[in-house]
Amino acid sequence: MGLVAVAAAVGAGQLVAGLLSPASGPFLAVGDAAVRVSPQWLVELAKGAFGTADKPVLLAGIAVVVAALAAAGGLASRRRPGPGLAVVTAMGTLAMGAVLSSPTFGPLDLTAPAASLVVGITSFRRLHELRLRVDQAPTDAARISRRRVLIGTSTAVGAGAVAATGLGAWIGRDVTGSRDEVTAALARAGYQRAPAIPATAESGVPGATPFVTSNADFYRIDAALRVPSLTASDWSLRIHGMVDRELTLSFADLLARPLVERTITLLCVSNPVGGPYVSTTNFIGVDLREVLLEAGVSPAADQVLSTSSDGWTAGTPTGVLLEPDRGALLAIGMNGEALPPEHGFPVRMVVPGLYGYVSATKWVTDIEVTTFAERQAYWLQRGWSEKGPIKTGSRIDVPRTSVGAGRVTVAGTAWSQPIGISAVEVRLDRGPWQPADMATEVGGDTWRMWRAEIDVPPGEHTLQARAFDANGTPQTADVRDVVPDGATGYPTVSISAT
Ligand SMILES: Nc1nc2c(c(=O)[nH]1)N[C@H]1C(S)=C(S)[C@@H](COP(=O)(O)O)O[C@H]1N2
Ligand SMILES: [Mo]
Repeated sequence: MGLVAVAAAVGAGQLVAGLLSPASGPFLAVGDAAVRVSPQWLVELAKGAFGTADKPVLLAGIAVVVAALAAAGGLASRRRPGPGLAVVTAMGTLAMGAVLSSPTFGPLDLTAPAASLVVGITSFRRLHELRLRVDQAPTDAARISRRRVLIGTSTAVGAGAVAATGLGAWIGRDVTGSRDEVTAALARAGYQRAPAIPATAESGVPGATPFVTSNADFYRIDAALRVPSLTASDWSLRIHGMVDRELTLSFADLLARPLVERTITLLCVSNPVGGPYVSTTNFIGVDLREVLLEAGVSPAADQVLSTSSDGWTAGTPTGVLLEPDRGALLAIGMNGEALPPEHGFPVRMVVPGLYGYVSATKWVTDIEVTTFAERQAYWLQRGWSEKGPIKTGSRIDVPRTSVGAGRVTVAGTAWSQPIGISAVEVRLDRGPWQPADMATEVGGDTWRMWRAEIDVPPGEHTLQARAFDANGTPQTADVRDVVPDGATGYPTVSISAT
C-alpha cells in the first residue's frame, strides 16, 4: 500500500508537471535539490566514481530510498494509517521544499508537488480503508470478495501511476517538432559556411578520432538531471545589467541576423589527461560580440553571467567576449542541424578557447553584464577557478593496449584554442622525443590531428606525447588533477608489444 500510494503520488506530480511546468516534477526536483546541497567533495567523488553515469546512479539511489521508506510506512500501518500517511506527507513536503528552493522557482511549480501530496494521501487512506475492511469481513466469502476489491484497486492505482509518470515525462519533453522546424529554418535562412575541412585534416590512421564529431558522439556534460524542454517559440534571451540598452531577443530575431558557421573544439575542464570530454563540431549561430555591442557593455563590467532555463550559470570575462577575433557564438545549430536537446536546444553559448564551465551555457535564456566581484557562477561556488582558459593538451588515441613489435603507428590529437598547435612529439619509455607528422591545420579554435611511426621492441612500454602551441610553447609536464582549472601532464599509454 505504501509503495502503491507513493507511486501514485509521483505519477500525479509528474503528470501535472508535464502539463504545467516540466522542471517541477517532484522526483527530479528532489534530485536537483540533493545536488544543490551536496558538499563539493561528494560531487567530485561521485563524478570520479561514476563519470557521466553519476546522474542515473543518483536517481536510482533516490528511487531506492523512496521505495524503502514507502514500504516501511505501509508495513508500519497494519492497524492505523498514521505512519503511512506521515511518510507520504513528509515526502510531499520535501518535494515542495525542493521546488521552492530551486533557482528557477515560480509559483506554478508548487502545483505538481501539491498534486503529489493530495494524491498520495487520498490513495493511501483509501487503500488502508479497503485493507481494514478485509480484516473486518464477517464471513469468508466477504473476505475473499473484499480482498479482490483491494487487489483490483491497488493494481488500478499502480497502473495509473505508471501511465501518469510516462505520459507526464513524454508531454514535458517533446521538442522534436520545434527542432525539425529550426533545422528547416536554418536551411532556408542559409548561413556563411565555415571553410571546408580538407581530408588531410584527418590523421588517416584506422581507429583514430574523426576530425568532426557526429552530433550523436559529441561528449555531453551538464548538471541537468532532466534535459530542459524549451521550444524555439517559447525561448527568449534577455540581455541586461551593466548595459546601455537592455535587449530581449526572440528566436525569430536570431534567425533574422547574419548566421555564421564556425568549426570549434569544445573541451570540458573535467577532462582528465587522455580523457573523452573533448569534441569538435560546426557550430552555427549569431556572433555574440555583435549582440553585446548592440546592448552596449559598460566599461566597468568584467563578467558576462549567462543563465540557462534551469538556473545553471557560467561567468565569462567581458574582455574575452569583446575580442574582435574571438568568434563567440549564440549557437543554434550543430553540423547543419538544430542543436540536439542535450546540447542546448534551442540556443547555447560557445566561446572558443574557454572551458565549457565558464562559457558554453546550454539552454541559455539570460545574459547579465556584471562583475566577478558581484556574482559567482555555478562551478565557482563549488571550488572551481573563476577563469577557465583552455590549457594546451594532447591525447594518444592509437594504440591503446597491445601492438605487434616493430614499427608502430601512433596517432592522436592536440589542441591549444584559440591559437592552435604547431607541433607534437612522441616518445617511448621516456626516451628522446620524436617529431610527429602533423595533419593539416583547420584553425586555432580546433584540435589538430597527428601521427608518428615509432620502433617498439617486444615487451611492456610506455608511450607519451606532448604538444606545442602556435608560439612553440610546449604543454606542461606538471601532473595536476582537473580541479580547480583543468588537468595537465603528458598523455601516457601503456602498451605491450609481442
Ligand atoms: N545549462 C548548462 N549548460 C552547460 C553546463 C551545465 O551544466 N548546464 N555544463 C557546461 C560544461 S561544464 C561543459 S564542458 C559544456 C559541455 O557541452 P556539451 O554537453 O554540449 O558537450 O556545457 C556547459 N554548459
Ligand atoms: Mo565542463
